[in-house]
Amino acid sequence: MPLIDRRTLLLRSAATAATLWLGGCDRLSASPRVEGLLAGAEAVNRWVQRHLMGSRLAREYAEGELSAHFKANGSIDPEDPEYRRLAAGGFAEWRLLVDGLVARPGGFSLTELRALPPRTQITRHDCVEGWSCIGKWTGVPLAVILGRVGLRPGARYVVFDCADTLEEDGGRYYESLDLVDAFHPQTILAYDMNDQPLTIPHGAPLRLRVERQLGYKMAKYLMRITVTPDLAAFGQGSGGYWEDRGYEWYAGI
Ligand SMILES: Nc1nc2c(c(=O)[nH]1)N[C@H]1C(S)=C(S)[C@@H](COP(=O)(O)O)O[C@H]1N2
Ligand SMILES: [Mo]
Repeated sequence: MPLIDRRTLLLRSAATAATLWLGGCDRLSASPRVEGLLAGAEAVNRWVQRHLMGSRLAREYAEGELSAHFKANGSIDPEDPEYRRLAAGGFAEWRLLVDGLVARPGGFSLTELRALPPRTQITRHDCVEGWSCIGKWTGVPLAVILGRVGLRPGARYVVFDCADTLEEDGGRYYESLDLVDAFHPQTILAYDMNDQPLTIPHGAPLRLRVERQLGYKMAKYLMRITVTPDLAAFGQGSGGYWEDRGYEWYAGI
């Protein structure tokens, strides 16, 4: 077994200390001053991952560790008519649209996505509700797609538009990443789960995997990707369906 070097050890304890500090913050949120401090907690979490953990990969697992059953959560059968039409046709007419601050906007069919160099990873999915499952994902790295379309100056975020509208309040599901996570090697647009085409409960025909963040970042039922300088114009402006309803935008784990 390789020895953990001193630097790694130091970085880990710094990260743990910061995490403990973050965890402890919840209990202090009484005064407005502390509220202001808490608004910075998410930024600290992001800073710790970016500067202390570097381009760390999320842990990958072995085939034997796959969960026997992978829970499906959130939307599991979108009712939106356009999605139903595409699903009925086996997604042959579905296209992933890519637009915004890109040099060559366009659409990708499933066949085109499957022809691009794939990546497979076995990872643990952690939902904010407190459950985890290990699954195997195959798809095209988002970096490959962004390379194809070419980013234009001013690009900062990638926004993912989904096909599902949540029944609770009629809001459409969407998510976003900054370019650091967009180009992370484990950030993929997955079309296969456990060696089979994605099923509808798990986000067919294409879903995002961003393995260093919580489950709600992993947008299912992808329809469109937009590269943008800021998030204000999307949804209610906080960068995601759940973020608009109070969750952190940077859900690092
Ligand atoms: N489009 C869309 N994506 C979504 C959701 C959703 O409701 N709609 N739920 C999120 C949440 S909270 C989780 S935990 C995962 C669940 O993925 P799974 O159904 O494959 O377990 O998808 C995420 N992506
Ligand atoms: Mo979740």
